[in-house]
Amino acid sequence: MSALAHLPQLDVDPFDAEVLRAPGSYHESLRTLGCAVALPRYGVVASGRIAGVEQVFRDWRTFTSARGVGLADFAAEPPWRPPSIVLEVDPPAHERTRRVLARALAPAAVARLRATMARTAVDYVERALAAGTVDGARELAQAFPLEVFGDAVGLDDGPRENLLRYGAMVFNALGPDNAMRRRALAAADEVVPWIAAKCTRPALREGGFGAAIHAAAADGDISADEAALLVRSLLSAGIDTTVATLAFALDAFARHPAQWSRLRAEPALIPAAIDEVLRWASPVHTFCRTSTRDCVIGDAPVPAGTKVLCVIAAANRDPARWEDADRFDIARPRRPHAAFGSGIHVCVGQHVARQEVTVLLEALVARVARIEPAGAAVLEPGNSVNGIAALPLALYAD
Ligand code: OVM
Repeated sequence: MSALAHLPQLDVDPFDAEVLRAPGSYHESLRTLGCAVALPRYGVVASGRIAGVEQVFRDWRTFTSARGVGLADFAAEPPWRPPSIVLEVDPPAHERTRRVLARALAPAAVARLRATMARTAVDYVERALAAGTVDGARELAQAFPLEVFGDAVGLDDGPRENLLRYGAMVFNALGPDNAMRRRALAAADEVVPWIAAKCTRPALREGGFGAAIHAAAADGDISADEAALLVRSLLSAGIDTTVATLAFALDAFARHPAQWSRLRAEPALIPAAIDEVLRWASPVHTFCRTSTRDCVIGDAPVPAGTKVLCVIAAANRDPARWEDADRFDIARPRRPHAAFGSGIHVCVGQHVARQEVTVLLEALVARVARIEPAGAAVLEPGNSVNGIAALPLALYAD
């Protein structure tokens, strides 16, 4: 008998591309069955309630990140790359590296980039309006972060598409050995050395986030190798997530024109709208922890050594916290969501991400009366991050 036999069982493959495309009934089953549900396909536990996800994220002693935050247990199989020294690690080691990133990505450091990012956002919107129709996925959601985040890190002016390929590797590697994971990792031989080269001090411009991280090595807070690995964390976590968020924002407003009108009438709602996009779309849909001891999630007993899937996308539509949770409503009461995680690993780059989305929405609000679908959106399911591969849109100026 399985160690998880006492729990409610749900026989779905949460990493199946079709489940990821239409996750509603999977998510509802998770939330309804209990705070912790066994997924017999993988011998793991999943929580799809906001209370369960928050409990797990906030208790790093019971739910370690050091055995990986994907389905694979680093205690049982070697990771595909040297582990992240900030994500895949617990205190005390986590605190030293987190501090370096938190300083480099602090709100004040991010705010200094705002005017430049905002000017670039206006250029993107003017170009899109001049064209009339755009692929919102490629021409806005991908191109804009590649330019402004790449510049913020201090990358050179060469092609940056490998950042997207690397992000796909990092996030799809968090799932099972399925087609999405294999396809993404097939690019490793080409992309991993490229990324490693971009993480070294000489490859990074003065004044960027990368240089700030390497300055911490010069100060003796971390080693030069650690600095390069922390730059790798920026390049791992900083692109696909924001790209997906921008695409989901554009898609959400194209499909909810009254919400766009509302935002235009009241641009002060932009911060709330960003959180609603994050809640409603949950670009990062699943992250894992591993239990270090026998414990309970809610009232469900979970044995030591269990992989726990925190199903953020299910938790972010939990009716226990949000009324009519499936509705996209930028003016709903603001309540804490889990799209950036919570606890000690809560997204350290969120000020950058929020600023990228803010300046693009501001530029759109200022000029674009209507955003309309101009064809079918192509969803791109992923093992940890969902995205949009193609998003035909028609933009109309005032
Ligand atoms: C990293 C990292 C950080 C956050 C998310 C992420 C899996 C990676 O440190 O490499 O995606």
